[in-house]
Amino acid sequence: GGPPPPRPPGRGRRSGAAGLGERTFVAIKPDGVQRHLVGEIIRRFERKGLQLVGLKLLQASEELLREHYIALRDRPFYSRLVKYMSSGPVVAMVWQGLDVVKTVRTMIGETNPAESRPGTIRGDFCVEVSKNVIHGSDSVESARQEISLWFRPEELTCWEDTAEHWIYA
Ligand code: DAT
Ligand code: MG
Repeated sequence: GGPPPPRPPGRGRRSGAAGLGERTFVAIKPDGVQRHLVGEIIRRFERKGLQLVGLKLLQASEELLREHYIALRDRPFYSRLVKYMSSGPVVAMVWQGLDVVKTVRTMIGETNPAESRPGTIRGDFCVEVSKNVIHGSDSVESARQEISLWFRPEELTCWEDTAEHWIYA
């Protein structure tokens, strides 16, 4: 009887990739902050069972955002995108968990809110592609790059999530 024995948290607990230690970068965009969606969005990821390991509110510089969206530099909307993203505070976060990159993208919905199903963040809270409330990394590799662009290592906290035994098999 009794509770299961404690397990080492995070990285390496599952074979393959990063397992439970996989991390993704999420940013609530200036429209999401202005529209008071911060609590609602964090609540969804928390309730899913993902672990918050980094969180800050900041007004990002155009320089940071140009780098963040460097892959889109040749798109016609690139400068508008950088201006919009730097137009007010954003909430930058790092979330951790099994398959977290894919899970967060699924919960966010499609790039175009009109193609996002109800129940997703973009499906529920926005209508325009250029004001789509939230960013989430699209791969484990871009998550790694974005986390290191937005956070210093000491800003990320490794903590034992006591709910883990009830979330993972
Ligand atoms: P996502 O944010 O779903 O990863 P993306 O990486 O292709 O989408 O583009 C980054 C952001 O750029 C997106 O969230 C909103 C903006 N964007 C994309 N396509 C756009 C378009 N056709 N017009 C205006 N903004 C666009
Ligand atoms: Mg993207």
